[in-house]
Amino acid sequence: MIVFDRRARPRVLAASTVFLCWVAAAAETPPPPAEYGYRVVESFPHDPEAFTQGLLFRYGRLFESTGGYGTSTLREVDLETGRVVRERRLGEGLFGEGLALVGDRLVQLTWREGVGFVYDAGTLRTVGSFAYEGEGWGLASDGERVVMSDGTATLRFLDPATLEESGRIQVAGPEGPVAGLNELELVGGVLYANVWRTDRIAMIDPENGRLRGWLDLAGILPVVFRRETTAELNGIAHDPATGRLFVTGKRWPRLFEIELVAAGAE
Ligand SMILES: [Ca+2]
Repeated sequence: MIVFDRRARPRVLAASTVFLCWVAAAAETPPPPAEYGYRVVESFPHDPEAFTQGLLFRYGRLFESTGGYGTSTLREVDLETGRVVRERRLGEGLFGEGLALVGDRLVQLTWREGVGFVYDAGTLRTVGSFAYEGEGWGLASDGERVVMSDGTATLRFLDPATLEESGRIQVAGPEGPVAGLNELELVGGVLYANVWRTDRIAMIDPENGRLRGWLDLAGILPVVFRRETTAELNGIAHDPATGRLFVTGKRWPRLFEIELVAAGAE
């Protein structure tokens, strides 16, 4: 038989109240974003004409989406040599953008054309297309989620089956919204996003848009490799099978495999 002891009740309530206050305080003041630098593990050749807008690595294969009117492509690239293995050229009026693997399909965005393309990942044959509002920038998927950026601080989620929009979140850190979100990659549940015209990658909690960290890749492309046409860092690919992380940039002659180094640990 359970005897209810009235005297015990206030203590339980007090303890739960303290716990709830603690949870609320923790929610209001998230930890500051962690800061990371990098170590180059290996450097590979990269097509210096490739205006990289999307990069992904799965099942031992490297795929890239390149932009520019008249120069946009979807391509499979040999990692070791940088050689194009197979390629689909987009029409003159299309500017290629973000790229993601969803099941056995590659999905590619265009910049201002409001149309995305779906390809058979084995052959790069076009198997479909879809429409969306506004601009297309970055795209990433872990198979269950498809995340899209449009150059603002807003991320959209697309239904993996229909590629229709299913929700939006805002990305923000202690200093406010993080705008200019570009090429994307899901890395073990954290969304990495190139920030337009910077050497920094924002590390984002895709559940709530909270900025969890910064990866600073300043200086990764040596000055000797820079040309007049070389533009900014843009392109992140993570191989979930091995944990390898690759980065490159627009018209960069090199692609780098890197490891993260916690700031202050160098
Ligand atoms: Ca990517």
